[in-house]
Amino acid sequence: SALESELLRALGSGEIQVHLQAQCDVSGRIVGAEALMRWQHPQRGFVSPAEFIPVAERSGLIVPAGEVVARQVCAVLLRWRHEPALAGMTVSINVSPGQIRDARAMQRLLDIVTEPGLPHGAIKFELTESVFVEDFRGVRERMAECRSRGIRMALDDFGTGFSSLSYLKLLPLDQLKIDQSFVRGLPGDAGAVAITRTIIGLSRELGLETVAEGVETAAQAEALLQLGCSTHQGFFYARPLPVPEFEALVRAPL
Ligand code: G
Ligand code: G
Ligand code: MN
Ligand code: NA
Repeated sequence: SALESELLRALGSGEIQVHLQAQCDVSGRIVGAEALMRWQHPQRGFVSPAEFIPVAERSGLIVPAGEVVARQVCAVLLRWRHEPALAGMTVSINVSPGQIRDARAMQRLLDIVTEPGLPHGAIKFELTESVFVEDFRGVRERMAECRSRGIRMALDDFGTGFSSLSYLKLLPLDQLKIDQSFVRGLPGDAGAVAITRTIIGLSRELGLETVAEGVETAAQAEALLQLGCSTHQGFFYARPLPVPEFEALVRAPL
């Protein structure tokens, strides 16, 4: 497709830039970020990830695109080492099924994110439950290898996909991310409250960190705190921002 060939060209052009969305603790302090890919096209303008990520996944271009993101994240983390306000920060990178399924692509990605000098434990990979449908054991082994090389593993959009819970205890995981569809219903929707409470309890029992996504209001943040989830991400705290704007926000919090 036209978009596909444009994307191939864009990968070498600098048009693909990582934006960072803050993850905050109870006090509102920024403790990390999720890296989100953005495409600024010279003629089309801003191309939405909702449009180009599916194209990248179908065409296999998600592999080189993911490498562009990983390199940018590493460059940022290397720079942050020299600035105390930024030095402790973690950054999560989304990893698509097409990246983790391909063993050689996964090796290259791991080589990028284990560059010497990067702070240990600073990088997380976010996977969605859909990656386990095809090759559970293969993916589990790759996750274990990532972890043995200092990458932390998060399960994204938790509660929306592959519904068997038995797989959770079999996976080398560090974090569950509560999907925004549950957070959206807080505090009024009793079903959303029950599901959110259950995810937080499950996560705690399994020794995992819990991050809530899509926090848009003070009332949602308050409900999450009462339910025991203290790491939050969402527009209430910050939108995904270009790296310099994210850095400015960390240096001079609102
Ligand atoms: O902000 P948002 O519109 O960025 O993201 C839309 C979708 O694109 C989300 O599902 C998000 O996980 C996905 N996405 C954003 N950036 C990346 C990336 O760098 N790699 C992959 N694989 N997915 C991404
Ligand atoms: O699928 P994944 O969880 O990786 O993607 C995160 C997506 O959620 C991105 O598209 C990001 O821009 C979006 N997002 C982040 N915070 C909020 C929020 O508070 N509300 C909404 N509606 N979307 C959000
Ligand atoms: Mn994500
Ligand atoms: Na999500």
